[in-house]
Amino acid sequence: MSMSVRHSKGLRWACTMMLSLPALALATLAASLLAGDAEESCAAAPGIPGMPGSIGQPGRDGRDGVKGDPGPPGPMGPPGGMPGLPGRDGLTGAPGSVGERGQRGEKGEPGLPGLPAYQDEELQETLQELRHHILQVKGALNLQKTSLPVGDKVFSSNGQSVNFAATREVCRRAGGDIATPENEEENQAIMSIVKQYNTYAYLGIVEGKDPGKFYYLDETPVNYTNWYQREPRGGGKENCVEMYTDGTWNDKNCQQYRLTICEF
Ligand SMILES: [Ca+2]
Repeated sequence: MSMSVRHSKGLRWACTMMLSLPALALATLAASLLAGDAEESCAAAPGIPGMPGSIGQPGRDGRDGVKGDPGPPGPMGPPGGMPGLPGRDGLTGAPGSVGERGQRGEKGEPGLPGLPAYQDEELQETLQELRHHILQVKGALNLQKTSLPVGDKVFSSNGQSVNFAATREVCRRAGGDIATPENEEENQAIMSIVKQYNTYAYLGIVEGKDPGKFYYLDETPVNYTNWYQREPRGGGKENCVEMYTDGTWNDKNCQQYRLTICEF
């Protein structure tokens, strides 16, 4: 019993000393205590941390890490072996520009002689059909009194009244031109249409740069006129020509509404 009490007193003293002595003295003291009784320990507050130990030996290799991102492509390698086979032809390109006209070739051999027209049955048949069609059209137009053949010309009206420019346009679209009397007979034919509709009509005659001088639409001077008394007197301000119902002419501005009469 006395041994145990004495030993316990010694331990408390040692622990009190460990709290106040420097580190080197502590190591010596701790060693002597361990030799006496290792089962008992200090119940006081923790002491000052000791000095870090020396670096130990490297540990074993750890497990493989997660696979990293692929690296950048490497430099191009040296040329390989033999070149491969040629590829297929590409698509056809756009056609080039037309080349220069070549030299004229030599004249060919004359062809076989044809039949005289009167012996060519096919040609005669075509002519017969054309005559028949023309007679049909002329008959239909004459019946309606909408066309008047005079010499080589045929005059016709659609009964509409428009200005000079529109009259020319209508006639051209129909395949002809505005009626232009070049002699008494043609003037009479146009007059009969003007009378029929009781409406004045523009003629294919216009004033030139010099006032009082009039021309056909192909710019040749008129060689037949039928002016009303004391006309033309527009003095350069009436550049178109209209026909009265008695067949006489008057120079007039080109913006009036006049009967459309064409010639074909
Ligand atoms: Ca006049």
